[in-house]
Amino acid sequence: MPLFSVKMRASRTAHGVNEHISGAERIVDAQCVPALAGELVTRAQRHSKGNPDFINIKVTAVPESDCLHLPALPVRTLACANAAEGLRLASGLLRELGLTAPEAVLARLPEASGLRGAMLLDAHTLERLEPDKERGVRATCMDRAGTTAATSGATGKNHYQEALVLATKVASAPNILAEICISDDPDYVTGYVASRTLGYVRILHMKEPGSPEGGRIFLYQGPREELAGTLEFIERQPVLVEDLPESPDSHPGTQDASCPVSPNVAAEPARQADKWAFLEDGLQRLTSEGLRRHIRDMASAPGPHVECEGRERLLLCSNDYLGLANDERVKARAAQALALWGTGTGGSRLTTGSLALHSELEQRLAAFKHAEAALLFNTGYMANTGVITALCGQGDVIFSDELNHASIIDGCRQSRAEIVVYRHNDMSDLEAKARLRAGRRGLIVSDAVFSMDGDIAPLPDLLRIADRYSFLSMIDEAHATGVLGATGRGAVEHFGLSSMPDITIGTLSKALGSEGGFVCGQARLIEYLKNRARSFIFSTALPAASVAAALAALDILCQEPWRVRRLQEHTAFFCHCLQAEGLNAHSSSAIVPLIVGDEKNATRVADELFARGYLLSAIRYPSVARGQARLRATLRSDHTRTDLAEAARQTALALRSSGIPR
Ligand code: WAQ
Ligand code: MG
Repeated sequence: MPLFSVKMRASRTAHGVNEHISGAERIVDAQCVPALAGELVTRAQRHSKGNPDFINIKVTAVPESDCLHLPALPVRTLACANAAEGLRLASGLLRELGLTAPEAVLARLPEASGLRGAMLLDAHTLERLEPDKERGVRATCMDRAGTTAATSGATGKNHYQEALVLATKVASAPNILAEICISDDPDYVTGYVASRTLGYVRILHMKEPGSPEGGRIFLYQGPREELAGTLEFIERQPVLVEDLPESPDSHPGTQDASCPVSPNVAAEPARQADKWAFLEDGLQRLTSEGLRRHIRDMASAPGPHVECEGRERLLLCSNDYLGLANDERVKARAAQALALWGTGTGGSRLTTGSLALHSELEQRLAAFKHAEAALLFNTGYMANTGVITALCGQGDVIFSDELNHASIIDGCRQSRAEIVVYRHNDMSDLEAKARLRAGRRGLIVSDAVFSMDGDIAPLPDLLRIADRYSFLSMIDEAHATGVLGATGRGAVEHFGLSSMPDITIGTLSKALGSEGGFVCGQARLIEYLKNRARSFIFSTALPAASVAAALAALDILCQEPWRVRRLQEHTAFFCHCLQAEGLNAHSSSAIVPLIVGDEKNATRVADELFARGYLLSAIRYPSVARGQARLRATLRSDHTRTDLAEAARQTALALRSSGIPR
């Protein structure tokens, strides 16, 4: 099977200067080339350094017989508290290789930082040996063995794997004594020292977070006449690295304390390989991709304005759509139930945890949704996983919208049914896929309101397709209940339908201001779920206070439909204000997304707005696709128009001041 090297290089010309953005290379079987080329283009387009205006993909045959197969260097990891300590560890390792002044080598790293390749230094005189000193020496023509497009991870950089491949190749080059490397990614602070004898030694802190200063130094120890051979090997010899540990921690044996450690290092017993290093590593990767999440503690109850981190802010990211979570009547009913029934239920519904309140709420919910019966779950997430896994199994097929909520996706995965993902809200795609599987037992499942986009599933068509092919239909009304339709009954009311989906999921934790999830449908469905839905069977029943709160909220929702109307008017008004600011804002629900694209930019704008007193979420992967990060505003019926108009103005300002095109 012929192999091909696929190289990607992306750059951008800004202010007349060509700026390198990203580069990557893989060596794969011929059949993987097209998919891989696509993945590499995607990677170039999603790079955190910005959008390239030039992407070069170069595909070259690599005769298998030319390839050198090398086993990956053994990996171990040294923990350290900070960059200064990390550099000391690196010095110790270099000293072990016979260098008398390792600090002088490390001192050259800043000089290597501007290069696209590595600095090549004579290990003893520290003279620079690269033929092109502006570019440095680039190691190319290497990959791990057996890369296929599916495993290439080409859309996101795996620092560790790419570095280990490079280090393995360079360590085998003739006359190369060692290599030192620090990433130039501001948030990736793990670096390494590698050599044939040391192996690949990761050092968890080689620089301070936030610093874009990285650099690579190859140390040459040999006669000058042989330099050309070294460069030829580094730049042109095809190398495939075998047995690459998937993650630095997946082969514990290679990084345990029995690895030879330099005397300097051994003198510090606390610096042994850390079995938890993968945590730091994983978090670091998230940070560098702009995907790190943090919890923000609120200092007050949910409301249009909340107290958070020392000041009052306008809350634009709550799902308490109708302002019922802190309603006096709802709280009074919860308090009453608490006093009467206690705090916990002490058992699952099927043992001793079922209270009259649970059945009462189930009947009320069923009536509200015009269904025969309902069943409570502890969360909406558990309702989705519980229902899907109870109804579908191996051999069945589930058609699932590509933008469905994670709880639906997880339910599909757990069910072991065949999962057929159809394009978002694309009913012709759904129908085409359904037609191919006609006659199978199956389920079509969709969010009613999509949580990250705020748009609505085309329910009439979805029901028609389900009917035509005799598949079950299921919609999740988490963001639709209390939001869609004149009286907040959801998508069926919104579309004015006479027929219903077979299965309707809802939540008590959003418009109903409490917590828990539920499912509505035929009585025999509910009876079946009581016996088969594992998340229902194996959970302690919801506490009385939560159930009573939901009952009270449901009463209010029915008695005060103006709340639903006001929420709908607010959404239209807020979108209108944003549009007047030139922003592309639309919503059919109470969720207003503003697409930013880049993850870090989205976080930056959300932080900027936070500083201005507005609480909006920056929604990022995995909640949405990579490169589709967005601000998401969710509205409440108790917002005021004045607040919303000002929020729209501030949002537009923050987007503009962050230089984000609209
Ligand atoms: N050949 C030579 N030098 C290179 C190459 C190459 N193919 N690619 C990058 N460099 C140089 C360049 O000067 C960069 O500034 C510097 O190396 C750092 O490159 O196990 O990501 O791609 O977790 O930022 C270490 C992983 C990651 C440690 C290193 O380097 C671990 C990294 P970066
Ligand atoms: Mg880099």
